[in-house]
Amino acid sequence: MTESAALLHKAQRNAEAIPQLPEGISLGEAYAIQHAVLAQRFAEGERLVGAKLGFTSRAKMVQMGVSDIIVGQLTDAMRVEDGGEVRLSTLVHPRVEPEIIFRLGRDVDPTDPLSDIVSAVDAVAPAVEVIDSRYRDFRFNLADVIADNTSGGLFAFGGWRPVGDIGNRAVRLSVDGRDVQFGSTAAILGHPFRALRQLAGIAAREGFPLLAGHVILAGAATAAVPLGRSVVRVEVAGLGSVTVRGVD
Ligand code: OOG
Ligand code: MG
Repeated sequence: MTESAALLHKAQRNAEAIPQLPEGISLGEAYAIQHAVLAQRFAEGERLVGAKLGFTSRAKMVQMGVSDIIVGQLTDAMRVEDGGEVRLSTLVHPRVEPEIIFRLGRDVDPTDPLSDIVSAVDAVAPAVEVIDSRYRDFRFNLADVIADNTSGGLFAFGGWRPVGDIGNRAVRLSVDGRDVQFGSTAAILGHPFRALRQLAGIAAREGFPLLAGHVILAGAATAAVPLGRSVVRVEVAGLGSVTVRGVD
């Protein structure tokens, strides 16, 4: 386990692809590897700022051939400002995907059956996630991708708004002004609040803290597209937009 975690951490730091992990790793073991990968980032000074859900839309499950909801962790070093630059040389083979992001206004104890994560959310924003698998050719199985912090790379978000009705908002991803993906927040498990509830269940099982101020990526509403030297914009109806630029 520690060996896999060290390899994954080094692959991320050096932006170098590695082979998939050995067969036969259970999902619990995969989350343990993910925790060990993140422990190395924390030891190097990064701070946990939230969580990310993966495979909450059919579009993503079909694209990656995986069909279970997964959770990864977000650190302060993964955050890019709205309008900011993404250095392509620091990533293996980045892709971008349109998301929404929630902010928690208070701590949530996921092990408490009476705690309600949805009511703890105090704001929502449009987001773009830059995913970057550390595995060669972006190919992995479920255990591989969980161990690899669910392909977590970078993320940016736009202005916070009160949550309101976010069950069916149009989502658009454009590259250099050309629309490349269309979707809806309804693609996220039928309603993004379902993604939050799934997160609470997985957090209870796998030991993810959910704290006031943490941000939560709900999972992409559409398939991801490769990021090159271009401006990527995500727009969510009623929530505004967010932009990042891929640079050398
Ligand atoms: C895994 C990450 C999935 C999402 O939003 O579904 C994810 C991957 O596709 O490499 O972040
Ligand atoms: Mg994502």
